[in-house]
Amino acid sequence: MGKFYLTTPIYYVNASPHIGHAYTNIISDCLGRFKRIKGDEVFFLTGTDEHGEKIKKAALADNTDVLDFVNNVSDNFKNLWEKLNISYDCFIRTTDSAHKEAVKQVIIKLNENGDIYKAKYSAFYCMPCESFWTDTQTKDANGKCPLCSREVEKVEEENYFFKLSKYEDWLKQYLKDNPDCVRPKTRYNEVNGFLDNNKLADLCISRPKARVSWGVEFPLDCEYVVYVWFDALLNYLSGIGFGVDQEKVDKWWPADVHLMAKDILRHHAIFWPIMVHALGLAPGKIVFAHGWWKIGDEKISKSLGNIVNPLDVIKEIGVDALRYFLLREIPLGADGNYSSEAIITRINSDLANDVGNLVYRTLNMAEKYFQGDVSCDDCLLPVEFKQSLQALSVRYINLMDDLSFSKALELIFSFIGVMNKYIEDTKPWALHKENNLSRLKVFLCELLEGIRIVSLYLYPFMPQTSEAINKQLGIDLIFSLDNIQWRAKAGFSTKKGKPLFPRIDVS
Ligand code: ME8
Repeated sequence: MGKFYLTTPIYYVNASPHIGHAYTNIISDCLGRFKRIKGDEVFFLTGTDEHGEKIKKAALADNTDVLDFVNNVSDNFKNLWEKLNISYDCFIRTTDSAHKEAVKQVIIKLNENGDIYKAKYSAFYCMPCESFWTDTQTKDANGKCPLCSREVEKVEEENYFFKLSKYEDWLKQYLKDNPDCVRPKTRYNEVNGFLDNNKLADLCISRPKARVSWGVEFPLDCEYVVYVWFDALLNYLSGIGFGVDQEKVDKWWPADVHLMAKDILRHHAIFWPIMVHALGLAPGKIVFAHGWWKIGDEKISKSLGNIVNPLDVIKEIGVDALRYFLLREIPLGADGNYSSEAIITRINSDLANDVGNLVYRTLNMAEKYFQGDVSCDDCLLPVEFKQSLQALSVRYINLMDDLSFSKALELIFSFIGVMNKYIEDTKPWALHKENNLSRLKVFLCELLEGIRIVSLYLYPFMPQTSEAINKQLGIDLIFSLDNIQWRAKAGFSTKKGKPLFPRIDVS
């Protein structure tokens, strides 16, 4: 059994979660569930990023005590993950005392290594991005923040620095030696391009308390707090017990995949590997930066005010329809356009027409012809299924390991299409009319066995649906890829439920 350590970003708690946050956690959940059914031991970490001036300002604007405010918004994230069936193993908060302790230990260690110094500092600060920019960087962006194009403010102060520049050559070599460590390829090229065109500046990792008070106290100087990004990135280590449980760290580190969107690629592909390396550890194996969900040309974001609340969406269409849409509509890495029209099209064509209809009419026949009792000792794999089922068994694992979720779904649905066509071509109603009940029973057993296998393949994407299908099939399936084989001896005691995905009327 392998181990698989998977992380999402920890989200800012200045506002409640939206569909963009839901996307990252749904992808991560799909990957985590797949690894589990494959037999790996998984540690899936998510959480909330709760320090920094922007959070404090949001609490003030809400007229709420900061701690109450962050507790409340953090709970909103937890609540959403529960609703979306996100099977995380640990929810980390940067206000947790164990996390704060780990941050302090890291700074003390880096200081002992000679990687931290104090110096005067002048730069342009973007509060929404919690990022500093040099003169040249802001000039190139017409005096605005190079990341989000918003106003920046000039800041001059004494601060503590981490010697990022000392590790520039190491990082370049590491990237060269590990061409898959940043994915997709476009993002790998982007990181290399950035390093080719910019000399790495040392990272300012403190903020004077006089200006920013809401943060982890800087362990070398109580007049300062730790820069929120330096604090936040360390969650990937504190979440597995850094500083308190070395055995746990040894078990899970390095992370196998750090998932996030492209907006925070540089933090994860430049700062983070250097921080980890400076601590004497190997960097996380893969940083995967996915694309953005947009409405029209604009990224969905709380600061742009065009957010979609996932709780509203699942009230309308259900959790699994949302999960399916997000995982199927775009390949991981690309941007996607979010619209109700696109969702309804997917629901009606793939979910209602294809999988929903297959399950519903098969169970309907099982009940109508055999009162739901369908078993058979000689249910051979129909030749009509062979090709697409074989393609699935050969390619599914590779596609899922590669995070090609949309392609894996395409393959599953092509098998569902084959089964629907098999019904049309076999004409079971005619078999019934001819009283050919033995063939009819084998035929239904073939379909039910096919549906059982589909429910396993679909499990990482739509766990609730897979469980509902198995209940309707009257079997107690353990979700493991060990159970993916076709069984010639199969028995079902079906209990037809409501259609899994009713069509949505658009008229
Ligand atoms: O950046 N499309 O937190 P954050 C797709 N606290 N994904 C989106 C998205 C969109 N329109 N909008 C947001 C932070 N996301 C830091 C992270 S990690 C050590 C610290 C998702 O609340 C996506 O995963 O701004 C993106 O990277 C993340 O939310 C940013 O969340």
